[in-house]
Amino acid sequence: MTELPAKDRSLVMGVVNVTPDSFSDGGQWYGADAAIAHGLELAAQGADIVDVGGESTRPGAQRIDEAEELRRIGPVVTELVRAGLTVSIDTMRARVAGFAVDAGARLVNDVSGGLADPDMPRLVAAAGVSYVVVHWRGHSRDMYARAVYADVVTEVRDELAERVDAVVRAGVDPGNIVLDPGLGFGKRPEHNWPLLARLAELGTLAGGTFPVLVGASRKGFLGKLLAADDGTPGTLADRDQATVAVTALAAVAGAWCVRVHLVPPNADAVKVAAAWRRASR
Ligand code: PMM
Repeated sequence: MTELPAKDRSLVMGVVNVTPDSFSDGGQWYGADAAIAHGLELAAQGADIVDVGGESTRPGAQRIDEAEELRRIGPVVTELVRAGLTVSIDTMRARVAGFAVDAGARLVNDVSGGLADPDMPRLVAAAGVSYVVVHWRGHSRDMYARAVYADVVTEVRDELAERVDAVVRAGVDPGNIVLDPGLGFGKRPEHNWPLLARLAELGTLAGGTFPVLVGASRKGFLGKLLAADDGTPGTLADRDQATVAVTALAAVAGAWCVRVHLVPPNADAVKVAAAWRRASR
């Protein structure tokens, strides 16, 4: 993998959402200064990578235009690169990814796996950066309409394999590809658990073996799991704690990286998992 941190444990990617409406932390880091400070704080807390995104993908979200996305992420990516951080750009748009990699971002995190913008795979190929290919079936506006699976693990693997073929045909180096099951993207709560439980299978496709990134942090399926007797979903704090449990289990299962909002306990959890794996060899 080119120029990304290499550790003897799963990596931790800290989330910097420069959005007014992300479901888990919308509005908190919306201004550029707050977002930059937050990115620096996540790195100081142990994030190996910071993932900067300007467009919310929460269920039901409407898209923003490209100029607004660039306006949100521009100064944040530029400043965090300047500060020496490993920056990932969370975008479905080739022009936004292009701006970010020109500014020094080393990873393009595309939750559409190259489906939303046909120019994205070529852009990533030309830039020679790492590419997170996420399983996705369509935009957030109506993503649950497509959340229909007979065998979710097999279907997600097959659809990821198709995306890998397509992006490699567009010139992306297979050694730069990271796969992600896209928890919550076109998936109902009951679809996410088998994907996590069979994580080790997801990175192994006919075309090769790939690192796997897991983005469970604060997602609704964790809130549902921890719901009170009357059905009230688990709070943000509850979901943060469940995220740490998922991180430990995913890291023991061999996840390359976990994408999280709250870095310190997850940075501890990947260390626990690494010790666990070393002792089990
Ligand atoms: N989830 C969200 C945004 N970006 N990127 C990757 N690679 N994987 C994910 O699961 C993922 C992502 C949505 O969560 P947020 O709104 O809390 O950032």
